[in-house]
Amino acid sequence: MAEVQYHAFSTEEAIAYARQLPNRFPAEAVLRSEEIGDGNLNLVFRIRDDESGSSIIFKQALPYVRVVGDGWPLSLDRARIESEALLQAAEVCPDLVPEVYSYNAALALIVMEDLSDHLILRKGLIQGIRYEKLARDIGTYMARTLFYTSDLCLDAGVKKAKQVQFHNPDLCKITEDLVFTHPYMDASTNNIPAPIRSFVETFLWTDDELKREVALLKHAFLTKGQALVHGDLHTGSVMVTEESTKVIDPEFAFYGPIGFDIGAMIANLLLNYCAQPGHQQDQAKREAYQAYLLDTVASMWEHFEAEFRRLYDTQTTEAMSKTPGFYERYLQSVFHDAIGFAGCKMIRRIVGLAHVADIDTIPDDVDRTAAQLLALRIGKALITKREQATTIEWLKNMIAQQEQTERV
Ligand code: SR1
Ligand code: MG
Repeated sequence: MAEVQYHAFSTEEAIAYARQLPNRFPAEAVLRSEEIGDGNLNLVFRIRDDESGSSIIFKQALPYVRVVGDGWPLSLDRARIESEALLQAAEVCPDLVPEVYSYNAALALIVMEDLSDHLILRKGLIQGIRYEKLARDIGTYMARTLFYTSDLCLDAGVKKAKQVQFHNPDLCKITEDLVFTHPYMDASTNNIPAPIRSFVETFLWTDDELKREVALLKHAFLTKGQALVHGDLHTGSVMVTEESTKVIDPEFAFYGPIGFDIGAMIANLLLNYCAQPGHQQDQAKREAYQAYLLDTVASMWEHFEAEFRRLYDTQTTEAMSKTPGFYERYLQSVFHDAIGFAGCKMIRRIVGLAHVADIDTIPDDVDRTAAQLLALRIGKALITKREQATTIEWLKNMIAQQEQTERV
């Protein structure tokens, strides 16, 4: 059989590929395919047999950044990383990730479960929907995926082999630039809303203390290979129903700091918090939903902490890691990292290349600018004050203070 050469699929080619997958669709099935990708990087096809109702997803990497074009080349190996990270997660929390059916290296193609009965969490949060299982599910997902790939669980040699397996320099470089570098200078990739440009120049670019702290967090991102992190765990990487939570899209996975995933989720919940005044005019409803978001942050951390602790108590055997006091210091450092990374993730979504719909879809210009300024203030406080953070209560108080400052 002729060797397949990489090429980006058309909808027709996606159907032809789906037909020859073993035991997937009946031979006579009439298949429909649509390209539904709305992310920054890849093609995503849904292939459906209307007769039987069965459907699958093809996710295919492009050799460049989709939203920018072929002027920004990108390694196709990210499709392998994503499929292997999903399989790794499925070993420890199978209900919380989509099932991977197959992976084709030559085509940089993942064939996986269709989650079209689920909604992207970000869209649900913008609509003001509450997901009561979310905090528990994400806390559990983070605790299990991070613990089981860390030195608290794995033999040191096995862990180092996984670091090689998940060597992901192209995608890490995107984060190094777009999260930790460009927002703090006048970079061409930035996308700074005109009304806040002069505020950004003074509030971010001339603040040497802030830039020093961001540099330290960037250094942690570069060097702290604690566990296999998802690497892009925002609310667009989670799909939900009332009963089900699925974490998708781990193409940025690599061995990094545990706090990076936790911080990403906190940041994106807080970005939605900042956006609420622009979406919900009814004050009582708005405040109740904002309280739900903060409770979700708190509960997510509590579930993470409880499950991570349970796993440490029952699975960790390495002698020095069992030294009394070690675990408490380890976890405190994870918490401080998470708070600092959350700040970086908030700021990048206001001034960097890729924004979030929570804020960009606010219809009123004044409300949108207010949300952007509040997100910058909270982000900066998270970065510069992260080592004072002891509890999630601290976070709630700090947010209230920043809201007060923004109103003055
Ligand atoms: C050029 S890629 C921009 C962003 O999209 C992804 O979701 C990551 O967050 C990345 O930083
Ligand atoms: Mg993604």
